Amino acid sequence: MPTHIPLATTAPVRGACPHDCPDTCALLTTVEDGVAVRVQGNPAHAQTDGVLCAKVARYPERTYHPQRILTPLKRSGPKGSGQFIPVGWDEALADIAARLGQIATRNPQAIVPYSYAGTMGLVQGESMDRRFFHRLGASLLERTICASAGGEGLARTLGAKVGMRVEFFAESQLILIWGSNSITSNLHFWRHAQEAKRRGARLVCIDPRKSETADKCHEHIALLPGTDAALALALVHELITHDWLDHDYIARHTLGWEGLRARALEWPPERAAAVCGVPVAQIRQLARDYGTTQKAAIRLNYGMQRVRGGGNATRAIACLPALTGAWRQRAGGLLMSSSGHFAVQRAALQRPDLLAERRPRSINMSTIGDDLLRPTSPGFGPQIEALVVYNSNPVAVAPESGKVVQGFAREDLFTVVLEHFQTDTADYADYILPATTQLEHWDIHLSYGHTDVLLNRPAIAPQGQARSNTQIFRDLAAHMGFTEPCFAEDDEQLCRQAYGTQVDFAQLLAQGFAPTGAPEAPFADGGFPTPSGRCEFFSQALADQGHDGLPDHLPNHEAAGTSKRYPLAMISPPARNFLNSTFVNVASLQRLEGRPLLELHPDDAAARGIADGAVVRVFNDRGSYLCHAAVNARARPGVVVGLGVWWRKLGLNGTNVNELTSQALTDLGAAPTFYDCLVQVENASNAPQSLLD
Ligand SMILES: Nc1nc2c(c(=O)[nH]1)N[C@H]1C(S)=C(S)[C@@H](COP(=O)(O)OP(=O)(O)OC[C@H]3O[C@@H](n4cnc5c(=O)[nH]c(N)nc54)[C@H](O)[C@@H]3O)O[C@H]1N2
Ligand SMILES: Nc1nc2c(c(=O)[nH]1)N[C@H]1C(S)=C(S)[C@@H](COP(=O)(O)OP(=O)(O)OC[C@H]3O[C@@H](n4cnc5c(=O)[nH]c(N)nc54)[C@H](O)[C@@H]3O)O[C@H]1N2
Ligand code: SF4
Ligand SMILES: [Mo]
Repeated sequence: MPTHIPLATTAPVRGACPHDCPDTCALLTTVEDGVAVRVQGNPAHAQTDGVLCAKVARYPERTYHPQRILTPLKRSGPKGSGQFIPVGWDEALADIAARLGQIATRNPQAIVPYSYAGTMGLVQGESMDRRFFHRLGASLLERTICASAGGEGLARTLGAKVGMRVEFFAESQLILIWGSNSITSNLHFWRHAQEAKRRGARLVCIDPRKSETADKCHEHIALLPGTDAALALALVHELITHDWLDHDYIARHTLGWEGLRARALEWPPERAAAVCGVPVAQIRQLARDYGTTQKAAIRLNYGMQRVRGGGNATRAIACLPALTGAWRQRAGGLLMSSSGHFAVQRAALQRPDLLAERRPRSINMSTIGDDLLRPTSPGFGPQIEALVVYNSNPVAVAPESGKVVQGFAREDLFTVVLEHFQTDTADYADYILPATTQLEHWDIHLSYGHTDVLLNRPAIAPQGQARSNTQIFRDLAAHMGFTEPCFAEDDEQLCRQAYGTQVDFAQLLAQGFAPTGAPEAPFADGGFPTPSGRCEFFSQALADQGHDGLPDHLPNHEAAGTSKRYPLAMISPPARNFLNSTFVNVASLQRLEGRPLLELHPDDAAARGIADGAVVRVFNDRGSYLCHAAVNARARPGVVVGLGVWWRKLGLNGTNVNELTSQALTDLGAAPTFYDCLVQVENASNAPQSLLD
């Protein structure tokens, strides 16, 4: 008799990483006896290449986390106390439907959905939920919190969120990694950049912080936050004075050359060097490299657009490949986002027709702090009476948390949070509803870093009483008496609707991914999806809205060196082992990140008597945040780095870095300005011991 009987094993289940990351990896989940024991990268998917980041390789740890919410919970203590009791689904749904119904009879626009990219899935992120709120007539949400400044800048220049195919960076001879810490946030692009490096390409990183990526590039240009447009215009200046221009490409495929030329001639490298805080020789050298390399590629990422002039800076940078004709090569051009290559059938998924004649107001998710505190007024409309939050953790991630918390703490606000965990936001809920994870539901995905569609099949049964977002909105629709047939469609039907006939669904079912057929060199012969069909240096659409039609450098709202009280510019880019505020509560990943910290340059630390590891108070007029100092040369002088969006409740004084950020918006796209934030830092080693344990 064998003593060890092997478990019956089935083929791994094909899925997709749901996280807000450009890589959208193809997953293989190994299931034994109904338990997901391992999540791996699918080696058959070229972009994933069998490799996952450290975070998602830990997916089972997150899925089976002892603190997963597994039943509906109802608030049992004061708002924000985090005290809840379990209740049945029927009771929770009936009560929520009744509360929303009462508000809707007065004015459905007093109800606001709040969601972002906790899952990027088109089904769990933007289908049944949208149908529900459209049918209800709730306020619309402007989903601006991440990419809308850069997205708008790109759309007004190239015409859409389209660009180079990521795999061809491997063939480039020069790669500018601009506003991106690729090793942290775009690992599968970094693979291609490494390949190019092995083949002799030069890598330049443009980032105020000496990131892990900057460490591995040939050159690091540590400009001050929010000065990218000045740098780009100086590059154009040099391209002009040295005639490193593709005149034929400019004449045939661009609009507004004379205007851009005049604008750029106002930006000699000396002027830009002073604004950017970098040596003039570095700018000249960069221009020479860019102007004299044929296969020159730019990986632009959203890190550079979280400042007042983020939209204009994106525009200025997006002009560069058209000036040198780099677009002629498949290994030349620019990639910020590839999501415009996907023909998502959004009207079918979201059914805006359910609004009928109604035209609800829009709430900008980035100013939720102020908006929750606004009374009813003619300009604003009705006071917000109810919030339904899913796929997002606004109390941790939205700017100026002091205001956000004050808003969420309103006793008269009715808040429902669909979540996996009791996040900072869930603490303020009236009801928390347990949601499924990616291992437990169907979904279908686009990518903003490559050009393949991915399908996600459920690998395991929903944990506890968890229900998918779609199921929760179906159930709520039923309780509200919405009888339209679209509320009866199941998740597999929704997956099929997402691309209609644009993608081969049979191929998706069989292998888990399918190409979109995005072109290899999208603008080799022009054909930009702009109104003029050209790369628009000048945008009439922007001019018509009262903007400057040409890109310009717009100084930060809170520019470095403009305040004596707050002399340090703070940026707060992503932590490698978290994804925004997701994974912060996964013990193994938390151990890797250590603790909330602020990176300071040794000179700035010395001037304040701050030693490495000391507790510091970071503050401005908006708030005060305690964390530990990391004194090192990743921060440049004058710039401090509050790495990662930790959960507030894990912070020394119950705050995180967004206690300091402002609700001021960007030039284009009405996006937040997380990296446009002045602060002062002081030694707080004498803070009460209770805070330091
Ligand atoms: N591990 C991990 N991966 C992530 C995320 C995460 O939190 N963790 N977040 C995901 C999300 S939501 C997004 S939107 C994407 C992209 O997220 P991004 O915000 O683009 O993230 P990063 O790639 O870290 O790029 C930010 C880089 O820009 C730099 N930076 C800050 N200010 C400026 C500036 O003014 N100019 C320039 N040139 N650089 C600046 C920062 O120092 C940082 O190194 O990443 C996703 N991937
Ligand atoms: N200071 C500072 N602030 C920032 C940033 C920064 O760089 N600095 N980055 C900004 C950026 S780029 C972004 S994109 C935003 C991100 O902000 P959010 O989109 O709010 O992202 P997360 O913090 O990851 O929170 C997502 C939540 O969704 C939940 N979730 C995941 N999947 C599901 C699901 O299927 N159903 C339900 N119901 N819930 C689910 C997760 O458990 C998690 O708590 O933060 C922004 N905030
Ligand atoms: S977070 Fe990004 S790198 Fe990590 S598995 Fe998901 S898509 Fe891949
Ligand atoms: Mo983002």
